[in-house]
Amino acid sequence: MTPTITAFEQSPDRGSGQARDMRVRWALEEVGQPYDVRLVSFSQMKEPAHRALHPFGQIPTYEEGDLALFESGAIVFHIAERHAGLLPDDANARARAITWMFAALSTLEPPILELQNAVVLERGESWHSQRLPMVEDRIRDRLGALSDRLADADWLDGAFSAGDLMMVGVLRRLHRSGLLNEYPNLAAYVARGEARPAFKRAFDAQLAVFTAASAG
Ligand code: GTB
Repeated sequence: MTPTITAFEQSPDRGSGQARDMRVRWALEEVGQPYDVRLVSFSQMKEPAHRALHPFGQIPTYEEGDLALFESGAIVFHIAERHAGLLPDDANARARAITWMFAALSTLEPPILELQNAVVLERGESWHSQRLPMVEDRIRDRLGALSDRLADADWLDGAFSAGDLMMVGVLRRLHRSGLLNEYPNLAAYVARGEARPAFKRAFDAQLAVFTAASAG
């Protein structure tokens, strides 16, 4: 059964692949699972029909027969469990890959979101210039530890996995900040993820939505 995901009708990221449907698209492309996309506007996201799928009125969602999921992490995990290619067969290696998924979402992403809130929402506040370096340093703390762990490996734990997909998906959010460039092995790690054919197909698909919306 072909799953359907939801994505922004007009993404505020202007097609740069920062919205979280990108991770889901990438996972589906990695495992070779075709999918449909239902585009939703900001107002549609807050309507009861969409909230039945996503209690917080957001994207992405994932529908497959009777199953409806929200949260990009849960969706990618579901895809990785149901298809070969994103989680190792060995039980311990699988558990470690899942651990990296959680690390991406619960240890790396929160300070990165804080930075985005600081830059986008708090720019006009009198305390913005004092707060920004503190937020950046909290990210550096995480990036430094991740950089040490990755060292000169290609991926976090052996072969590419859903853990890397999620970590690269989260780290990409730092592109505009320049912080990644302070850690050359992490910048190269993200570039390696973005060079994967499945990433490129997912990126092009979400960019096509933005291009069509801009032309229309
Ligand atoms: N924890 C959830 C998940 O991982 O799925 C978070 C989902 C989420 O934040 N969805 C956002 C959303 O629907 C889109 S991705 N927002 C609308 C709303 O809350 O009303 C976040 C996002 C938005 C915009 C950019 N950007 O412009 O660069 C990047 C990321």
